[in-house]
Amino acid sequence: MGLWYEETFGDQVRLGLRAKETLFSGQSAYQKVEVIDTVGFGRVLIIDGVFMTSEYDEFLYHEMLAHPALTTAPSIERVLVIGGGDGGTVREVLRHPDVKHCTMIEIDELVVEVSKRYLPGIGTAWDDPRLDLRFIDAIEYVSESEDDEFDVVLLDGTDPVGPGAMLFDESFYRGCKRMLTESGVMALQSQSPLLMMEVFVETQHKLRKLFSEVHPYLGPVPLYGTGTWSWTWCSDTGEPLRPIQERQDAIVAGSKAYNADLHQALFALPSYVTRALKL
Ligand code: SPD
Repeated sequence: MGLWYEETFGDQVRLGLRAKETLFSGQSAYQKVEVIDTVGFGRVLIIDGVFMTSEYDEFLYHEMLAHPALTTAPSIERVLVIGGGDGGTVREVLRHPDVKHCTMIEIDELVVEVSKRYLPGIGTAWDDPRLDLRFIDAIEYVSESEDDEFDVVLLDGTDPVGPGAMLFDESFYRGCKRMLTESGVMALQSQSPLLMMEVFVETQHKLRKLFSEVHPYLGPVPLYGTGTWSWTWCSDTGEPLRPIQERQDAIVAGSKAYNADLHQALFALPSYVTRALKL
């Protein structure tokens, strides 16, 4: 039978991966960090028992978090990534030639160290000179930051438990908005509209209080075992369905999933979601 590693969602559902071996297991000041090698998903990063990313399907998550915002924001010179210690999100950000500077804020140095060592195919942009990686609590960073500092803010947090829970607070979103330029765009992972409908809907309501344009979009991330995952595009100006073609052209050939048609399709919502959001 071999060894199975299982993630349990809310004591209701379990997703199991057949593991070949544990490559790393350690405890930081914040959380338990593990990397296992699996038969079906390749190497998988796990934090506090929750599957974070896998070699097999990470592109489905990271490309969707980064490119809808980065192809639609009027300017993308200065980008902030909060979380994302595996490096997949900053890798996608830095594929855009128009990005001049990318600040990445990660609370847990161990996640980055372990990802560099065991997941080198995911974090391929650590040495990019445009990257400014800082190990600091996002709440502290946001509260001390200047206004209007970034063109794009991307939130690559965990589930709303443990140290990542505060990244779902309205006050935190307000702080992120303050750091955005007037025409800036924020995008965030916003959980599953199926298994985590309550958090998904609450998140949309919090964002709608702050931004005039709030557009959830959906796609599959098999590792999260919930069928459909969501991200949300937010801004006070513009809208997500008008990508800048030169920006798309610059990244589509090197993307595994993202392309111009998919960009449009991502924002088509099924009725159970529009009804839940009263759209
Ligand atoms: N259910 C797990 C959700 C995790 C979302 N963030 C993943 C980080 C990948 N960079």
